[in-house]
Amino acid sequence: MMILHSSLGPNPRLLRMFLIEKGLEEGRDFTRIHYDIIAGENRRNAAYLAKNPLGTMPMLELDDGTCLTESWPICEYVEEIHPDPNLFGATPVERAEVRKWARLFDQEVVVPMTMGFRATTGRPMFEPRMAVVSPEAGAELFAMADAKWRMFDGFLGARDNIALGRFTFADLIIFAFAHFGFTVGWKLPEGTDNLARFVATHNQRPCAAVWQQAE
Ligand SMILES: N[C@@H](CCC(=O)N[C@@H](CS)C(=O)NCC(=O)O)C(=O)O
Repeated sequence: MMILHSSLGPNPRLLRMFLIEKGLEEGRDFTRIHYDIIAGENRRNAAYLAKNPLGTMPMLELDDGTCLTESWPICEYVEEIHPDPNLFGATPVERAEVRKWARLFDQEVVVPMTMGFRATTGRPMFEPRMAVVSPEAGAELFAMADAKWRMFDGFLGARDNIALGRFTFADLIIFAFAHFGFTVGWKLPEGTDNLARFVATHNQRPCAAVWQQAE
């Protein structure tokens, strides 16, 4: 059975949400090993580092011992072995569309938001373990991310799906990182009513429960 190496944090939770959307169940389809990343367990565990030298979470260990890292590519792997329900697009054009929105969001929102968090409120946890920018630069990155959240609010408009008129990975990554923000005291920027509605709508999905679980 596949082993999901997982922890607190938006990337493991993104993958766990994806697995739920695929109807895959812990215990039946995969087992899960939890790591305490606050205590740095992932970066001290020699067995884990041998499998993933970066020490990051999540990692999916396959039956043949192959270890996959990077949350989005892991989701694409899962999509290929469990094609239903389709979450990345059913045709080349659909897949390009889903990946376009996910890529835009990942680069324009996720990167400044997570770098901003690590340099400001997350500083005590991250400074000892990785290079972080100054608190001032972190605040600027947060503001840049908020400007891009507003941009996504505009792209979304009255719709609840950013691509294909149905729920896809592109929605999932936006939804997951909004929830990540909520867990660290961030709020949707003023005037992003479309995003507020988007979050409220998708909060009805079973995968949203991942954000209610203490880890
Ligand atoms: N690009 C990676 C990012 C992985 C990552 O940074 N994961 C965080 C948790 S959200 C982590 O491992 N943090 C603990 C640490 O870096 O020690 C992905 O998409 O999975």
